[in-house]
Amino acid sequence: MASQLPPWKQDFLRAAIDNGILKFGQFELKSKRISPYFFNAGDFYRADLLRAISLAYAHTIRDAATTGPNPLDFDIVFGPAYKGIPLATSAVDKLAELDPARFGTISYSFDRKEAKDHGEGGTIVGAPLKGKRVLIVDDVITAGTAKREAIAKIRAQGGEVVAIVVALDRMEKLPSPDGDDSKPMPSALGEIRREYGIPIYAILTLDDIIEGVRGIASEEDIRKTEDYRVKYRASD
Ligand code: OMP
Repeated sequence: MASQLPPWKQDFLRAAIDNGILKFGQFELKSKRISPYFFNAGDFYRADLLRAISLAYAHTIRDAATTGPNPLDFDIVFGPAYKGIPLATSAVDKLAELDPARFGTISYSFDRKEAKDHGEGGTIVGAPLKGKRVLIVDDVITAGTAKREAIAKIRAQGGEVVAIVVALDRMEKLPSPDGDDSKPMPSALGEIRREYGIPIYAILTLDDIIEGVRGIASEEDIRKTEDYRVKYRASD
């Protein structure tokens, strides 16, 4: 495993590879691109794997909250339904464990796909978002569609989205409007950053994966992934 990655990133990547969460092969993405690798955050369902991913989110969030010129400050961790729900709730638990003084009283919240019209009703479960600083935790960013929907939902409830954290930034360019993939294009991540003025943090990027899987994945899988990176890398 590459020594340049911090130990907790190496552990996370190792857990993803050993348990078939990060796979190499041929996969069709939401965007219809054919990718030589796929990362399925829904597969962190076993206790030890959930611990690995929640710890990785907690480290990433704590680093963002304690370093840089604009340290991240937030009240609520929001997990978009469905995949984001266990990620956000377990990340809150892990953050409180990692730094009780700083994160001991943060809250979680998530949305319903269908609004509930009886009982407590509404579209949000967990902490009310009104007037709160909200951090979105989600799995993967490729085209950014799911993130835009989450931002709109949070804003509609009166919450302020302050940042997004994902497990994997695929570093891909947006599709060109004329379908010509050889043209330089910005990333979804860059577009969201600029449009909403918020930072997006990632536990891993495609660069981290390529660096971290040397000696673990086959040379052919690594070469195909490098070729894919060259073809679809965003201009920002
Ligand atoms: P957006 O970037 O918000 O459109 O979301 C990307 C979505 O793609 C993720 O939420 C996943 O459903 C899916 N995805 C993965 O889970 N893993 C991958 O490696 C690639 C994708 C993808 O289809 O791009």
